[in-house]
Amino acid sequence: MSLPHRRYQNQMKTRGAILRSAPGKFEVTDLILDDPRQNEIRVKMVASGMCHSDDHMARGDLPLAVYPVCGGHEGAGIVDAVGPNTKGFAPGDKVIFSFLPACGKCRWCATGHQNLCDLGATVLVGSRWDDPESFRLSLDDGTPVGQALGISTFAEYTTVAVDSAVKVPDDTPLEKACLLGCAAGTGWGSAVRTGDVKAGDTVLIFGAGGIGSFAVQGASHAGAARVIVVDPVEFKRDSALSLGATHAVATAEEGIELAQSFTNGQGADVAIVTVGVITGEHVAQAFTGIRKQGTVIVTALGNAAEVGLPISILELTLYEKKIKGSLFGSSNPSADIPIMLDLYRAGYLKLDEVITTEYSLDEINQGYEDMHAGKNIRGVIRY
Ligand code: CXF
Ligand code: ZN
Repeated sequence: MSLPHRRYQNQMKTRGAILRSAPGKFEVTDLILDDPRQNEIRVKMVASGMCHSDDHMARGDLPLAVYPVCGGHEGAGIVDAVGPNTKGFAPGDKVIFSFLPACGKCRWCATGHQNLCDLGATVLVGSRWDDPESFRLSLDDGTPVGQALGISTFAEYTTVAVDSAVKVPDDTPLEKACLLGCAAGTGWGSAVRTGDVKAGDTVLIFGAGGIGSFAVQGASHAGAARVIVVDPVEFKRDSALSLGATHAVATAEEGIELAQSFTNGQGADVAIVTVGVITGEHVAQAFTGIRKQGTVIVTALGNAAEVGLPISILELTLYEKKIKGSLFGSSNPSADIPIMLDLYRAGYLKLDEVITTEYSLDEINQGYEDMHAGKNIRGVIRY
């Protein structure tokens, strides 16, 4: 038996976009991928959304435990191999990844909060959660490569735990439905689940990128009377208006004034912050824009070192205002991915319209440049 053959036993070669360190840029390179063990599947990727969070990883805003890391956490593909004694999946099945795994058994999963599953504690390490020293990916020289959120959707093939995959019907258009793995659940859920938007509400949404576009749709599905979007980029404001926003303005001041004008001076019922790079100032603006007992939903990410909110504590107490974090839109991916897919099929949830540009894996850095230039709502890598 020749050495190369022995070396790749129970493994295969693939290609993926890695970060060797942060801050840094994605580099597309050859990778070695483990065959699936028990309770794992190998997936041939069809498409991966290019979420701003991967750019946060590249810029070092979101520090990871291990480098190199293969990026991407919003993807969909077709099962290519199934580990031994692994239930629920067969080769040929279509799957959408959930960027947060759900074990189904911990306190959080058992009480309808899969987004907070205890397995989530390990996703920024990028190794197997049941065997933290063991990585499913490596460089050709054997250096272990972490998997972003345990899935690495910026690779042609990836091996993941079954906890990270949701099986979907055979006729699912994965090149669109990949967005359900992060942007859609995060944005739509920020309005419908975390924000609990009610019919007749006035909702203020800061940021009309990938996540904001779904927050707009969620607020609209929930029956908000006014969905006011704030974004400095005209193209994104126009896009938000076509997705259900009733108003779109360039500055926070204009948005807050509008919300007050519709509510007898009170302010929005719910304000959702989905800007690209969040600071305390954004949360403070949203806080100013809500009514008594109103809620600010903090969905965006910023630099991990950022602390402190410049808000009036007196206003917090006297007006009973609320500030809530939202992770994956407080969704239960096993239930909410199929629900959102149904909404898409019924014509209510727009996915095609949110995808601005498709890229090849090798064009990944171009895709992120376009995102920063305000040219994309969502860029998607097609394999
Ligand atoms: C993020 C949440 C923090 C880890 C990376 C992914 N969510 C959406 O992009
Ligand atoms: Zn994301």
